Amino acid sequence: MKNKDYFLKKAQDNYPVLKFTAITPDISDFTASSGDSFILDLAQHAVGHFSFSFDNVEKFIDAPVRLIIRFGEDMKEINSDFSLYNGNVSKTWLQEEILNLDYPQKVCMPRRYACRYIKITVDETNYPIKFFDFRFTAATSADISALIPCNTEDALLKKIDCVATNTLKNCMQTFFEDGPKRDRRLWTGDLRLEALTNYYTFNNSEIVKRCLYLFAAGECDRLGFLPSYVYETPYYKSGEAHIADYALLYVVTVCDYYEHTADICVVNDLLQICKSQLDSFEAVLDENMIVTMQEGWFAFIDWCPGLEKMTALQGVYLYTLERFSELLKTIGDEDFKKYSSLLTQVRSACKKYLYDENEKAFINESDNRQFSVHSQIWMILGGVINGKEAENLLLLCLDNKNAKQPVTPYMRHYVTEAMMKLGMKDNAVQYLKNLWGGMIELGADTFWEAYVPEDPDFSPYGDRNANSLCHAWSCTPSYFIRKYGF
Ligand code: RAM
Repeated sequence: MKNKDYFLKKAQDNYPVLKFTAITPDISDFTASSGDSFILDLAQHAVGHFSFSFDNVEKFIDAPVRLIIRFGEDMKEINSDFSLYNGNVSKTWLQEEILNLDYPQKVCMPRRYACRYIKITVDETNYPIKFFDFRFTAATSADISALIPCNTEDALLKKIDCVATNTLKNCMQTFFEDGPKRDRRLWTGDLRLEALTNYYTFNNSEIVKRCLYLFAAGECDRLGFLPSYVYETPYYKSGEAHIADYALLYVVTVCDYYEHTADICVVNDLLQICKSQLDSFEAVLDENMIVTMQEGWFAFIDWCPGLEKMTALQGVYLYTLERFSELLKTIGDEDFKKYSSLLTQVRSACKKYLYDENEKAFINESDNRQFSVHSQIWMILGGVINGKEAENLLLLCLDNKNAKQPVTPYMRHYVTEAMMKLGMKDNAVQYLKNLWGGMIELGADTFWEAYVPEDPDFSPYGDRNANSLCHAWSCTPSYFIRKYGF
């Protein structure tokens, strides 16, 4: 019987081995008095545990020492004033500790941090103290020695690939985390892109398998959709949100997995769940085969403020139907006929009801006539329009200041994918160089959760310090560069 226990056991069977590397920062020791602070640079973004020692200098300290230790993914985070934090996610995500230490000792900090810089402030000490023996023990389940070499000759693309594989490496822990600073959770949308990039880089298929089973063990909502995230610690817990596009992308992740591993056992285990995601989606289509909003429903698509998402969501459905019917056909499952005939019907419905012939774009009432890159891209990925017509529309929307534009590398992955689908390789290369290269110009060691070139401090959470600067869904340049030989 394939129930929660069965899936969790399968997930546990594929538990990865973490590999640890000791990093010694640029400074080996530092003597400080009250009010002094100093910054350690690890010279790379890393995820793990920090330890250090401190001792008396001349006088024996006769009272506890109070330190403030901050971990920053970049220098802006190190230097900003956390008391002004105004984000809408908990301020406890900010990586800062106050330590009261009774006497000189070796301090092994118990929590895991994601950082490149560590700032130590001596808030109070009676007499100067000397710090030494700084050590950051970095952890990842990625096997660096297994990293497939990247063949690009282009210097910027090489650099982008390096930062992208670093991003993936640091998100690869006991499962694919979305970001090792925040949320440290397994999310479907992130998983799909991490898994895809993983096949071309570290190629660890066990961890993908593990993540697929972790979701299979989750609790579906009343409409039948999988949770969009799960927790692993302190015990397994299915997430509260059930994002419609993420539930569909779970199915795509299974299709990708089979394409890269030909592992039919896993597909057989997950097939019923995949079918039920698509069937649940079919159940919310109206008589014209257009998706209708459901109570308590949420589509993600991108963090673009004010984005209307119904057309894009419909595109994700088409994209999934196409991939899933291909999978069923390959494995000889007769249901492929049902899903591919749905695909044809829904595609023509989208052209009929969601496309505006005068505007030559997907602008419609479902989205309050909002013009967005997101709608156009997902309709292209869904195969509603093709060839020159699609190419013109893609270029037009990216160029149009009035169109809603993507704000995350996640959505930009799908823009790049649409370009590749339409054979626009040169545009795709340029797009990667501009957007991911833009983060590198701003000093990124790993790629960020959100990036708006005109507003680099943009945050979906109302405060830049809440942003994750090593975010899994941003790692896909390595997929494009390696798969398509950029
Ligand atoms: C945030 C994270 C995560 C994403 C969800 C929708 O919490 O950025 O990566 O998948 O939103």
